[in-house]
Amino acid sequence: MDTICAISTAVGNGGVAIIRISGENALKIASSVFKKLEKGVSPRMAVFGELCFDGVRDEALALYFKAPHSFTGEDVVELQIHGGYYLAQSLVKYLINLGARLAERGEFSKRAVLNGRMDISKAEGIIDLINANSQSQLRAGSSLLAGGMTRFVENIQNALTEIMCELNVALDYPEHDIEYITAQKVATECQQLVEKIDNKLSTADTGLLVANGVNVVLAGLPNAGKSSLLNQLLGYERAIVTDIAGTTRDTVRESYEYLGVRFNIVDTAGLRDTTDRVESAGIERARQEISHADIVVVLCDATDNNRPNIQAINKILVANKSDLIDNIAPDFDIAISAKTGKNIDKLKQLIFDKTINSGVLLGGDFLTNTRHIELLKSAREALIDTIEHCSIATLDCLAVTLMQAWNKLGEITGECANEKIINEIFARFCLGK
Ligand SMILES: Nc1nc2c(ncn2[C@@H]2O[C@H](COP(=O)(O)OP(=O)(O)OP(=O)(O)O)[C@@H](O)[C@H]2O)c(=O)[nH]1
Ligand SMILES: [Mg+2]
Repeated sequence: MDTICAISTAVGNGGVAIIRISGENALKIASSVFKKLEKGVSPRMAVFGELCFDGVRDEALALYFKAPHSFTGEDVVELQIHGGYYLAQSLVKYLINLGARLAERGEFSKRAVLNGRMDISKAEGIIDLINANSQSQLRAGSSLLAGGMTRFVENIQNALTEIMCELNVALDYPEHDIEYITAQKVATECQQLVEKIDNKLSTADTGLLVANGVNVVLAGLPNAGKSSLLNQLLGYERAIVTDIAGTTRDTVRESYEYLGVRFNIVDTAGLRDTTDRVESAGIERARQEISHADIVVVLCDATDNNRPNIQAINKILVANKSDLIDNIAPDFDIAISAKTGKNIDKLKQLIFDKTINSGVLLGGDFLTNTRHIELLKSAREALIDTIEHCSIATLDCLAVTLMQAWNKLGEITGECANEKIINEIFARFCLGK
């Protein structure tokens, strides 16, 4: 494979920038700009020296990782230079002139997978770690990187291999009795595997909410206090609050973290009939947000008997302005004051409880990746087909659907993934990773 290079640190100026070079000519190309490497270098030892290219001089560190003991499994040199973005870009351009090619998104990780340094689900763990913006996302990414999914998949694949071996034995000695007993056993064992997969799939709802953040929409009549509530939830004055009904027009989006989970919160225009074109457009947006919400906080002014008509599967009916009134109607789920901050933490807890399964969250090993979820569902279907065929089909037919299940699981780790799938996955990565 050709030699690739890229800036591996973030775009912008910082203390240090890291330029990564990977491939057969990594050391040769790096030596052209960092002469000290020409004298020979021990793998994994930092070398301090002068970086020199195109009339530019900098003091830098070079690290050499000899194949196959590197991230990509190839010869890798990492140059740690001073972190000017223009400086780093100029160096990369120079390295390209020397024969390296600019790496594509995720190409270092893709090479690591292709060279057998890690499987796809672990690489997906790395990208999740990089993209995490909540503690639970960090934990989910770490678990993938630590091989949580790999072990789960291998476990089931091993069981499938055992079943297929038994089938082969029965096929080699095809007396009727053995065939019947074997089919029964296959059905029972597949059922156990289906249960294991179902257990895992039952973590997907919470897992996806953790991965994407929980979409919380604040909705209600004008002046109910939605924007005041947004500001309270965030802990700073983000949205405009006035006593004029119809203050918020466009949706306002922000997020907060609660108990390690990211909540994406949307403040919307108050719902009412209006001839104002700008306000109606805002109300239309509010309706769309409500239809996409994971949970709708229906905010009502407790001093006013009017209630908005909001259809949503998951909603909390909240009485606001409880500081102004003693008798709160009993059908409210909670009474708060967006002005004084009363019960805001309780509301956060209620939103959490009505969306996140904390048992699943604490368990740590939940599904966060739609690709994994879809593949597990397909493997499950193949197992169900096998179970259904056990009473009617011949043993060699069972082997076909068992193999399908095995292959679907193999796509999760990359063992059975084709090049197109691999390219799609790594296109989600950032440059230099
Ligand atoms: N006393 C009291 N006043 C509140 C409370 N929450 C909001 N208000 C007041 O109610 C008025 C409307 O508040 P907003 O937060 O702008 O209400 P909104 O629902 O965003 O209104 P629109 O954007 O017009 O739909 C403001 O004068 C707030 O100060 C509360 O809990 N108690
Ligand atoms: Mg508002």
